[in-house]
Amino acid sequence: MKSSILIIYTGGTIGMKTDEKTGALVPFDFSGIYEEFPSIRRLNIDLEVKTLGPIDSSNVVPTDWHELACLIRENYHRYDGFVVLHGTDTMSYTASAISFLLENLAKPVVFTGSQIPIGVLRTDGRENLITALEIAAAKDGEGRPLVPEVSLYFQNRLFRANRTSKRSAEALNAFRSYNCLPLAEVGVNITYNTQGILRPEASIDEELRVADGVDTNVMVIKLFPGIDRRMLECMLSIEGLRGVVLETYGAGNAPTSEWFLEALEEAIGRGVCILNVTQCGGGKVSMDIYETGQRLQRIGVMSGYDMTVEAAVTKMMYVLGKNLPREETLELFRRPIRGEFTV
Ligand code: ASN
Repeated sequence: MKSSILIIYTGGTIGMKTDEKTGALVPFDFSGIYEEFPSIRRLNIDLEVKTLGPIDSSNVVPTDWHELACLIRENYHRYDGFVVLHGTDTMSYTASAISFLLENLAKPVVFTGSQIPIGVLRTDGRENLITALEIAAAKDGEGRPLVPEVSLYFQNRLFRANRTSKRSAEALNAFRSYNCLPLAEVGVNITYNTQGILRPEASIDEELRVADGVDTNVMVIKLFPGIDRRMLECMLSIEGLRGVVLETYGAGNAPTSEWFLEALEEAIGRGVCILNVTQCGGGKVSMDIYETGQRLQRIGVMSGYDMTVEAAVTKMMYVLGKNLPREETLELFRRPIRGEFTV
C-alpha cells in the first residue's frame, strides 16, 4: 500500500529560491511541490504539505517546538510518517526537543534541510528531501515503519536526531553524530542499521502524547580558562534558574578551585540541577578518572555521559517542565529516555 507522508515546512535555507525577476532569494511555496519537482511523483508516496512559520531557524524558540509537536499529534493517525523541513542552524535543538516532547512515538519523524537553497541549481536540498521522504515512508515486510523514531537526514546519512550537532557552516555534510552510529547510510541503496534503531514501546494505533510544555529556566555554562568567581556566581544567581548544562573539559573535568566548587554546590543546594557534558564532540564524561571530575561528582553534579549540548539542554527543559518530585527528576537524568546517551 502507498505510504502517506506529511511534510511540515518550518523555514530555513531549504525553502528559498531565486526570484527570476530580481535575482533575490525568496521563500518557496512548498504547497506547489509537485509543480516544482514533477519527478517527486515517481516516489509513489502520497504527500501533503503544511507550513509553520516559515522562519529562519535562528529565530526558533521553545514554544515553536511545542507547536510543531502538537501539529504532529493532530495529524498522527492520518499519515504513515512526517518529514520536517527546518533551517540547519538550530535543527539539532528542535529535533532533539521533539524527540523528548513526543512521548510514545511509533512512526518516523525525519528532519532535514539544506545548506544551499532548493531553488539554486546545485542545491543539496533536493536529495535531502527526496531521501528523507523515502526513509519516512519505508516499511518492513509486515508493514511496520523502518525508522520509528525522531531522526535527522543530511548528506547520505540518517542519524538519531538527539545525537546530532551542526558542525560545519560550509560543508554539505554539515551534521555530525560523534557518539552514535548512523541509523542508515545512503549510497546506491539505503542501508539501514536495524540493530541501532529504537523499537517503539507504543503501538502505532495509540494516541500520540505530547508533553505539556518545557521549562526554559535552563542555561549553558561553558568553561574556559579565565572564567572567574564573579562571572560564575552572577550566572548561577539568575532568578528562577532550575537547570544548568555545564560544558566541561575533556572527560568531564573542571577547576578544583574552592570558589568554583562552592558556587556550584550552593546552586545544587538550592535545587538547581547541573548536568556535566563535555566540550569535546566525541567521547564521554567519566567523572571518576581525575580529581577534577571526582570533586564535581561529590557535590552532586550529574553525568551527561556522551550527550550533545543540544540534547542536554532540551532534555533538561523537558524533564524540568514535568515538575516532578526531586528524586523522580534525577532518575530521568540518570538514564537515557530516548536513546540520547550511552552509559
Ligand atoms: N540560517 C538558515 C537557518 O537555519 C541556515 C540554513 O538553513 N542552512 O534557517
